[in-house]
Amino acid sequence: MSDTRPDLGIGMVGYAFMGAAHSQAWRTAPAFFDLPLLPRLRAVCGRNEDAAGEVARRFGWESVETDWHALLTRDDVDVIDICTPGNTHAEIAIAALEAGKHVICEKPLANTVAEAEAMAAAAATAAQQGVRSMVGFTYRRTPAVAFARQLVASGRLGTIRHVRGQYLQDWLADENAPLSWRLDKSLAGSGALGDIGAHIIDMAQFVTGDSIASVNGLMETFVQTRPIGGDHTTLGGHASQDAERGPVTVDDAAAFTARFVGGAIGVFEATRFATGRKNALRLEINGTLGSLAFDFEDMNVLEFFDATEDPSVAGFRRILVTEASHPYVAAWWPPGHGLGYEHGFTHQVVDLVTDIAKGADPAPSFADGLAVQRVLAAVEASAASGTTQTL
Ligand code: SOE
Repeated sequence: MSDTRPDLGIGMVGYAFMGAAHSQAWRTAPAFFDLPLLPRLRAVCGRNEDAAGEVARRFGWESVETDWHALLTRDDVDVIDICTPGNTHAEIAIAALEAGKHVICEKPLANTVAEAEAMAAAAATAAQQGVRSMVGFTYRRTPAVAFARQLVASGRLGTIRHVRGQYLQDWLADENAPLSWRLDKSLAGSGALGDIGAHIIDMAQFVTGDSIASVNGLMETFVQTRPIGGDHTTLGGHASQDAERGPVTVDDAAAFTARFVGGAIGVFEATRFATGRKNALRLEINGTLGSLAFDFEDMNVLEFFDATEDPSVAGFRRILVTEASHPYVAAWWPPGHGLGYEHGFTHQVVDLVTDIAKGADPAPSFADGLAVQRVLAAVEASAASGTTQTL
């Protein structure tokens, strides 16, 4: 039976870890959600034609391009999906928007505030012509996180006093884990701070509905040189300690305190040296009427404390966020069956396609990405100067 929905041609730039996560999302979303437009995987773009060709074969991309500029002149491509290191985001996104292509761009939006400002300006101009853009903070589309935002917005926590955000990984705890693009400032912009700290900043602002007003930060690079020659696209690994070593030019870990516009105080850390923690993206919020706590390593659960309950029976309860009434869940499985890391990417596709079809500006927007970029830059400036930085 032929599909009568209008096509939405996708051109994806980059094809490694994020390329795989995005490819599965473009393929899966129309199967589980009634999308108003039908994503068509028109082209995957990468400088290595053979590698891109293998991704095209595995995920069903219709063609391969080796120069992203070619995607901008293809009439069968409506959306540019940017899955490349941060140093390329601004050039590709601005050119795509100016060519009238919708853009989804991986996080962080850019490597500098200046780049992010230029991207946000281009997105605002393009939006006036009906061209849409989104930045890929997918964790806000984990059902438990989206539900947490609903609880805060409904007033169930009362006035927010504390925001505690952590993103703990350990793939660099081995000093002989090799260099990769994520450890090169010219490509990644920063290390743990921008790569994973960006997620906790966006999540904290998304769930609270508040914004960070000032920060005091510190950053550290524990291991200054690493073996050259690891797989450029995977996380971690182990190389011979006798291998030639090259410089690490980004932070291994960052920690900062924050004041929110609404009066809450925040404590944040992002590290790739939390031995034993693999992808522990955690958020705890304490309010006058209750608290919530989330840990991505237990991603189908949201812990909730209701301070209005009888103290004799009060306590943190583990809410299994798998009911049809919870965000996104109705499209998937019966209660208790759970979702995974990849579902955030699928939900991202659902919301982007839906917004494109109805002519709405998607969230998180490039302006939201710029707001995160400003916090990242403020933390770096505070760490360098030892002073409080106001946004
Ligand atoms: C590496 O830290 C990484 O792949 C991040 O780049 C992603 O944004 C995060 O979702 C998982 O970890």
